Amino acid sequence: TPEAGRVVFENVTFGFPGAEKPVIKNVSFAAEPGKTTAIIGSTGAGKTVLLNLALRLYDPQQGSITVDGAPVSELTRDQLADTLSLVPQRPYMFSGTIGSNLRFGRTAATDEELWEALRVAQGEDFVRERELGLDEPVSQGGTSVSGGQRQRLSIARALVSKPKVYLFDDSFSALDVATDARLRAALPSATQGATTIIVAQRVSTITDADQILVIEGGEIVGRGTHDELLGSNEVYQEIVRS
Ligand code: DCP
Ligand code: MG
Repeated sequence: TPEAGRVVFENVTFGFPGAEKPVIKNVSFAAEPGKTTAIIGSTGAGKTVLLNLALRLYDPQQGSITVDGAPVSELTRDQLADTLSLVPQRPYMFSGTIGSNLRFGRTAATDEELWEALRVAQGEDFVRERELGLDEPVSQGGTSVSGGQRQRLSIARALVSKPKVYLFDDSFSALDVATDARLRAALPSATQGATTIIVAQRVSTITDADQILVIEGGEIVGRGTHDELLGSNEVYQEIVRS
Protein backbone atom coordinates (compact mmCIF):
# COMPACT_ATOMS: atom_id res chain seq x y z
CA THR A 1 0.00 0.00 0.00
CA PRO A 2 1.12 3.61 -0.47
CA GLU A 3 0.95 4.00 3.33
CA ALA A 4 3.58 1.28 3.90
CA GLY A 5 6.21 2.61 6.26
CA ARG A 6 4.70 6.07 6.60
CA VAL A 7 5.71 7.54 9.99
CA VAL A 8 3.55 10.33 11.39
CA PHE A 9 4.16 12.39 14.53
CA GLU A 10 1.19 14.51 15.58
CA ASN A 11 1.61 17.13 18.30
CA VAL A 12 4.02 14.94 20.21
CA THR A 13 5.19 16.21 23.59
CA PHE A 14 7.52 14.20 25.81
CA GLY A 15 9.38 14.86 29.02
CA PHE A 16 11.43 12.48 31.13
CA PRO A 17 9.69 11.45 34.35
CA GLY A 18 10.42 13.93 37.11
CA ALA A 19 11.89 16.51 34.74
CA GLU A 20 10.49 20.01 34.84
CA LYS A 21 10.41 20.70 31.12
CA PRO A 22 9.55 18.50 28.17
CA VAL A 23 12.45 17.64 25.85
CA ILE A 24 10.13 17.22 22.84
CA LYS A 25 7.52 19.93 22.36
CA ASN A 26 4.51 19.66 20.12
CA VAL A 27 6.36 17.98 17.25
CA SER A 28 4.40 17.17 14.08
CA PHE A 29 5.77 15.76 10.84
CA ALA A 30 5.21 12.99 8.33
CA ALA A 31 8.05 10.86 6.95
CA GLU A 32 6.96 9.35 3.64
CA PRO A 33 7.86 6.00 2.11
CA GLY A 34 10.52 6.24 -0.58
CA LYS A 35 11.66 9.59 0.78
CA THR A 36 14.38 10.82 3.09
CA THR A 37 13.53 12.98 6.07
CA ALA A 38 16.56 14.57 7.72
CA ILE A 39 16.73 15.91 11.25
CA ILE A 40 19.41 18.42 12.12
CA GLY A 41 20.01 20.52 15.22
CA SER A 42 22.53 21.19 17.94
CA THR A 43 23.59 18.74 20.62
CA GLY A 44 20.85 18.12 23.18
CA ALA A 45 18.14 19.38 20.78
CA GLY A 46 16.16 16.14 21.11
CA LYS A 47 17.09 14.26 17.91
CA THR A 48 17.86 10.92 19.56
CA VAL A 49 14.82 11.14 21.81
CA LEU A 50 12.66 11.72 18.72
CA LEU A 51 13.91 8.51 17.07
CA ASN A 52 13.55 6.59 20.34
CA LEU A 53 9.93 7.72 20.59
CA ALA A 54 9.22 6.15 17.19
CA LEU A 55 10.67 2.90 18.53
CA ARG A 56 8.61 3.26 21.68
CA LEU A 57 11.52 3.32 24.05
CA TYR A 58 9.36 5.98 25.67
CA ASP A 59 5.72 6.95 25.27
CA PRO A 60 4.78 10.60 24.73
CA GLN A 61 2.65 12.41 27.31
CA GLN A 62 0.72 14.08 24.51
CA GLY A 63 0.13 13.47 20.85
CA SER A 64 0.35 10.38 18.70
CA ILE A 65 2.90 8.49 16.64
CA THR A 66 1.69 6.17 13.90
CA VAL A 67 3.43 3.81 11.50
CA ASP A 68 1.43 2.59 8.52
CA GLY A 69 -1.54 4.36 10.08
CA ALA A 70 -1.36 2.24 13.26
CA PRO A 71 -0.48 3.87 16.60
CA VAL A 72 2.93 2.55 17.69
CA SER A 73 1.41 2.17 21.15
CA GLU A 74 -0.68 -0.68 19.72
CA LEU A 75 2.23 -2.51 18.06
CA THR A 76 4.08 -5.28 19.84
CA ARG A 77 7.84 -5.10 20.38
CA ASP A 78 8.29 -7.71 17.64
CA GLN A 79 6.10 -5.81 15.18
CA LEU A 80 8.05 -2.64 15.90
CA ALA A 81 11.38 -4.45 15.48
CA ASP A 82 10.20 -5.90 12.15
CA THR A 83 9.08 -2.53 10.83
CA LEU A 84 11.71 -0.06 12.04
CA SER A 85 15.49 -0.51 12.11
CA LEU A 86 17.55 1.90 14.16
CA VAL A 87 21.23 2.45 13.55
CA PRO A 88 22.03 3.86 16.99
CA GLN A 89 24.32 6.78 17.66
CA ARG A 90 26.64 4.45 19.56
CA PRO A 91 26.53 1.18 17.65
CA TYR A 92 27.04 -1.99 19.65
CA MET A 93 28.58 -5.33 18.77
CA PHE A 94 27.86 -8.72 20.29
CA SER A 95 30.47 -11.33 20.95
CA GLY A 96 30.34 -13.65 17.97
CA THR A 97 31.48 -13.15 14.41
CA ILE A 98 31.09 -10.33 11.92
CA GLY A 99 28.48 -12.50 10.20
CA SER A 100 26.45 -13.20 13.34
CA ASN A 101 26.57 -9.50 14.18
CA LEU A 102 25.16 -8.65 10.76
CA ARG A 103 22.46 -11.30 10.95
CA PHE A 104 21.41 -10.34 14.46
CA GLY A 105 18.55 -12.80 14.65
CA ARG A 106 17.93 -12.89 10.88
CA THR A 107 19.29 -16.41 10.58
CA ALA A 108 17.79 -16.76 7.11
CA ALA A 109 20.02 -14.10 5.57
CA THR A 110 22.51 -15.66 3.15
CA ASP A 111 26.22 -14.78 3.05
CA GLU A 112 25.53 -13.15 -0.29
CA GLU A 113 22.99 -10.83 1.31
CA LEU A 114 25.50 -9.94 4.02
CA TRP A 115 28.18 -9.08 1.44
CA GLU A 116 25.66 -6.97 -0.51
CA ALA A 117 24.76 -5.05 2.66
CA LEU A 118 28.47 -4.58 3.40
CA ARG A 119 29.06 -3.33 -0.13
CA VAL A 120 26.38 -0.64 0.29
CA ALA A 121 27.59 0.25 3.81
CA GLN A 122 31.18 0.64 2.53
CA GLY A 123 32.32 -2.17 4.79
CA GLU A 124 33.15 -4.79 2.18
CA ASP A 125 36.86 -4.02 1.90
CA PHE A 126 37.77 -4.19 5.57
CA VAL A 127 35.82 -7.42 6.09
CA ARG A 128 37.48 -9.00 3.03
CA GLU A 129 40.86 -8.04 4.50
CA ARG A 130 40.12 -10.11 7.61
CA GLU A 131 41.56 -13.58 7.44
CA LEU A 132 38.23 -15.26 8.22
CA GLY A 133 35.98 -12.72 6.50
CA LEU A 134 32.41 -13.01 7.79
CA ASP A 135 33.59 -15.65 10.29
CA GLU A 136 36.08 -13.28 11.88
CA PRO A 137 35.46 -13.17 15.65
CA VAL A 138 34.19 -9.93 17.16
CA SER A 139 34.35 -9.26 20.87
CA GLN A 140 31.49 -7.76 22.79
CA GLY A 141 31.79 -3.99 22.59
CA GLY A 142 33.51 -4.45 19.24
CA THR A 143 37.01 -3.63 20.46
CA SER A 144 38.53 -5.38 17.43
CA VAL A 145 36.85 -2.96 15.02
CA SER A 146 37.30 0.81 14.83
CA GLY A 147 34.50 3.26 15.54
CA GLY A 148 33.97 3.97 11.85
CA GLN A 149 34.01 0.25 11.02
CA ARG A 150 31.51 -0.45 13.78
CA GLN A 151 29.28 2.27 12.36
CA ARG A 152 29.41 0.68 8.90
CA LEU A 153 28.70 -2.79 10.31
CA SER A 154 25.74 -1.33 12.16
CA ILE A 155 24.42 0.22 8.94
CA ALA A 156 24.92 -3.12 7.14
CA ARG A 157 23.01 -4.87 9.95
CA ALA A 158 20.03 -2.56 9.36
CA LEU A 159 20.18 -3.21 5.60
CA VAL A 160 20.16 -6.98 6.17
CA SER A 161 16.90 -6.69 8.12
CA LYS A 162 15.17 -4.92 5.17
CA PRO A 163 12.80 -2.82 7.29
CA LYS A 164 10.08 -0.51 6.03
CA VAL A 165 11.60 2.31 8.08
CA TYR A 166 15.29 3.15 8.57
CA LEU A 167 16.30 5.37 11.46
CA PHE A 168 19.91 6.56 11.17
CA ASP A 169 21.03 8.36 14.32
CA ASP A 170 24.11 10.30 13.39
CA SER A 171 25.36 7.21 11.56
CA PHE A 172 27.67 8.94 9.13
CA SER A 173 29.63 11.27 11.40
CA ALA A 174 32.53 8.87 12.09
CA LEU A 175 33.03 8.42 8.34
CA ASP A 176 35.36 10.58 6.33
CA VAL A 177 33.61 12.85 3.85
CA ALA A 178 34.44 10.65 0.83
CA THR A 179 33.15 7.45 2.47
CA ASP A 180 30.07 9.30 3.68
CA ALA A 181 29.40 10.45 0.10
CA ARG A 182 29.91 6.95 -1.38
CA LEU A 183 27.63 5.40 1.20
CA ARG A 184 24.85 7.89 0.62
CA ALA A 185 25.17 7.41 -3.14
CA ALA A 186 24.69 3.65 -2.67
CA LEU A 187 21.88 3.87 -0.10
CA PRO A 188 18.89 4.96 -2.22
CA SER A 189 18.79 1.85 -4.43
CA ALA A 190 19.38 -0.42 -1.41
CA THR A 191 16.61 1.19 0.64
CA GLN A 192 14.26 1.82 -2.28
CA GLY A 193 10.66 2.30 -1.20
CA ALA A 194 11.53 2.46 2.49
CA THR A 195 11.03 5.46 4.73
CA THR A 196 14.39 6.92 5.70
CA ILE A 197 14.93 9.23 8.65
CA ILE A 198 18.47 10.53 9.04
CA VAL A 199 19.78 12.47 12.02
CA ALA A 200 22.91 14.28 10.88
CA GLN A 201 25.64 16.58 12.13
CA ARG A 202 27.04 17.58 8.76
CA VAL A 203 24.83 19.54 6.37
CA SER A 204 26.63 17.84 3.46
CA THR A 205 25.09 14.54 4.61
CA ILE A 206 21.54 15.78 4.11
CA THR A 207 21.53 18.33 1.27
CA ASP A 208 19.69 15.83 -0.95
CA ALA A 209 16.98 15.03 1.62
CA ASP A 210 13.37 15.43 0.48
CA GLN A 211 12.56 17.17 3.73
CA ILE A 212 14.80 18.61 6.45
CA LEU A 213 13.50 19.29 9.96
CA VAL A 214 15.51 21.78 12.01
CA ILE A 215 15.13 21.07 15.70
CA GLU A 216 16.07 23.37 18.58
CA GLY A 217 15.20 22.84 22.23
CA GLY A 218 12.82 20.00 21.36
CA GLU A 219 10.84 22.03 18.85
CA ILE A 220 10.77 22.05 15.07
CA VAL A 221 11.94 25.54 14.16
CA GLY A 222 12.24 25.02 10.44
CA ARG A 223 11.31 22.60 7.71
CA GLY A 224 11.90 22.40 4.00
CA THR A 225 14.52 21.40 1.48
CA HIS A 226 18.15 22.48 1.83
CA ASP A 227 17.63 25.37 -0.62
CA GLU A 228 14.41 26.51 1.03
CA LEU A 229 15.97 26.51 4.50
CA LEU A 230 19.16 28.15 3.29
CA GLY A 231 17.10 31.06 2.04
CA SER A 232 14.72 31.41 4.97
CA ASN A 233 15.84 29.81 8.24
CA GLU A 234 18.32 31.51 10.55
CA VAL A 235 19.01 28.43 12.67
CA TYR A 236 19.77 26.43 9.52
CA GLN A 237 21.96 29.21 8.12
CA GLU A 238 23.88 29.18 11.41
CA ILE A 239 24.39 25.39 11.17
CA VAL A 240 25.61 25.73 7.58
CA ARG A 241 28.09 28.43 8.62
CA SER A 242 29.46 26.50 11.60
N1 DCP B 1 17.89 13.57 28.07
C1 DCP B 1 17.59 13.17 29.37
N2 DCP B 1 17.65 11.84 29.70
C2 DCP B 1 17.98 10.91 28.76
C3 DCP B 1 18.28 11.30 27.43
C4 DCP B 1 18.22 12.66 27.12
O1 DCP B 1 17.28 14.00 30.21
N3 DCP B 1 18.00 9.62 29.09
C5 DCP B 1 17.80 15.00 27.70
C6 DCP B 1 19.11 15.60 27.32
C7 DCP B 1 18.74 16.64 26.32
C8 DCP B 1 17.43 16.16 25.72
O2 DCP B 1 16.97 15.12 26.57
O3 DCP B 1 18.46 17.86 26.98
C9 DCP B 1 17.55 15.67 24.32
O4 DCP B 1 18.54 14.66 24.25
P1 DCP B 1 18.92 13.93 22.89
O5 DCP B 1 19.79 12.77 23.25
O6 DCP B 1 17.71 13.63 22.11
O7 DCP B 1 19.77 15.04 22.13
P2 DCP B 1 20.40 14.98 20.67
O8 DCP B 1 20.36 13.60 20.16
O9 DCP B 1 19.76 16.04 19.85
O10 DCP B 1 21.93 15.43 20.93
P3 DCP B 1 23.29 14.88 20.26
O11 DCP B 1 23.45 15.63 18.98
O12 DCP B 1 24.35 15.25 21.24
O13 DCP B 1 23.18 13.41 20.08
MG1 MG C 1 21.69 12.15 19.75
